Amino acid sequence: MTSTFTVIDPTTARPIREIARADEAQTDAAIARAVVAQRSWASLPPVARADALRAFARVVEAHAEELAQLEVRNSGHPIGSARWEASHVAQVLNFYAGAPERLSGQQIPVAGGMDVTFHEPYGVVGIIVPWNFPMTIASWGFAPALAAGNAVVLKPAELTPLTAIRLGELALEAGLADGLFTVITGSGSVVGQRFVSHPDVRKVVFTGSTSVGMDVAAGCARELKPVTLELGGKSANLVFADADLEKAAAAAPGAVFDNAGQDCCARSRILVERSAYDRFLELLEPAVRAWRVGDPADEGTDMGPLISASHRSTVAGFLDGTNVAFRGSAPASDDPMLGDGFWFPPTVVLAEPHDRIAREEVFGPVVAVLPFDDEADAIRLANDTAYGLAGSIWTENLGRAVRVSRGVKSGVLSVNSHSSVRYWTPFGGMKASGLGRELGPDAAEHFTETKNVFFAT
Ligand code: TAP
Repeated sequence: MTSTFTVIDPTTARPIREIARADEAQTDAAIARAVVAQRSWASLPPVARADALRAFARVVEAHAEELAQLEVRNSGHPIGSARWEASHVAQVLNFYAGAPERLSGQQIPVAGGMDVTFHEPYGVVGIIVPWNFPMTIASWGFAPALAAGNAVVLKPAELTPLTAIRLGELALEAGLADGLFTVITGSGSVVGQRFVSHPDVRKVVFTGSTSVGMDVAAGCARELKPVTLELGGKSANLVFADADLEKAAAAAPGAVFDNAGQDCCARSRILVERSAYDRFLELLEPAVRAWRVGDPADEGTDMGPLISASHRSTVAGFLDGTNVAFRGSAPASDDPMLGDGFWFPPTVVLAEPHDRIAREEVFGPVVAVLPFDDEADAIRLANDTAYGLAGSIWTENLGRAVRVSRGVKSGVLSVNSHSSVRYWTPFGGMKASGLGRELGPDAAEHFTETKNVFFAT
């Protein structure tokens, strides 16, 4: 009998659907179909692969509202964010549809002949994604991987498989061959691990926690299999006294409470220059209290629920023994419509550098605020973490912006902004936040191996 798991709506805590849980044999069968589909796909003219990806993008765009509504139910994302995510998937597909015709090699001068390099696809790529942004993170892997001539097997998180399953159906509707892009639902320890160990999966892309990422990387190392890792973060939002403090304070809640803080790029530490510390907190409080937490289907909502009851307990545990400065609101447990959802109010904590809340990833709507003394202290504190994914720098001094952005060890930084993700610029982390880069102009090339051929003349 096929084993199943239940998908829950985090807004109501009610079941949505039963999903089949693939075992190792079913995973192997999907990988075998991918091997066959990849051969035909890679032999198509580049323009045909480009056309196929554009067709996939058009079908996704035509179903964007349906995908967005599905994400609201499965992930509790506010509808405005979910609409952005669905359109983003179509844009990522369109962007990498330009890649098949641009994967040029080189002609290198040599004596006695001609030397040429080719970018050849790996074959089958296994992509493992987490529950926080199920559609977008999947597309960062599958769009460039397909563009480079690979087949893809995709494993969504068991908590949030619904939009990935629908994307798999839409790929077939758009005309992609059976087996070229297969969504396999099941647990990480079975399906995900099989991607790592199966000899026909030639590259793995893993997005998730640093601890599981390390296991995946160790498994890939045993197979000599390349792996891209997008892992956790504890990103700093650095606010200097010479910044536009009103703007910095107004933007700070969105930088950490977006997606209820379940965002690898969440600026979950706000580091404020000591001379501006009190004024910044005064400005931050009304901005946090104005953050609207509630029904994600409501157009006016800024933040929905956390993903699960157990995740809510984990987030709450981080507040033990902390100095909470102020909190926003969240639906109460006696609310007849929303009371069973996994709500958690936006929370601001005053912290010291050695506090757990200032060092570990919470992955919830909790931010630690810490003072710093000068520019060197700001860089030291920003780097005083195992992670190095994202960060923001608020200052009106251009020289300082340059110095600090070069000094902070993070893969993606923004100055006077909290923007982290644009599909046309590279994204990824340093230190314990990951290995390799996704998105940007070079991502399709990352799904190829370089072959060098010497022709004697
Ligand atoms: P994980 O528990 O690491 O799970 C991520 C994915 O890996 C899920 O699909 C999971 O499957 C699967 N998995 C679990 N154990 C596995 C194993 N032994 N082998 C192979 N796959 C396995 O992370 P999460 O709790 O879903 O996500 C939160 C974390 O992801 C946070 O740390 C966050 O910072 C990070 N994250 C990083 C980024 C970027 S871009 N850097 C983006 C989003 C999230 P099941 O859960 O279905 O079993």
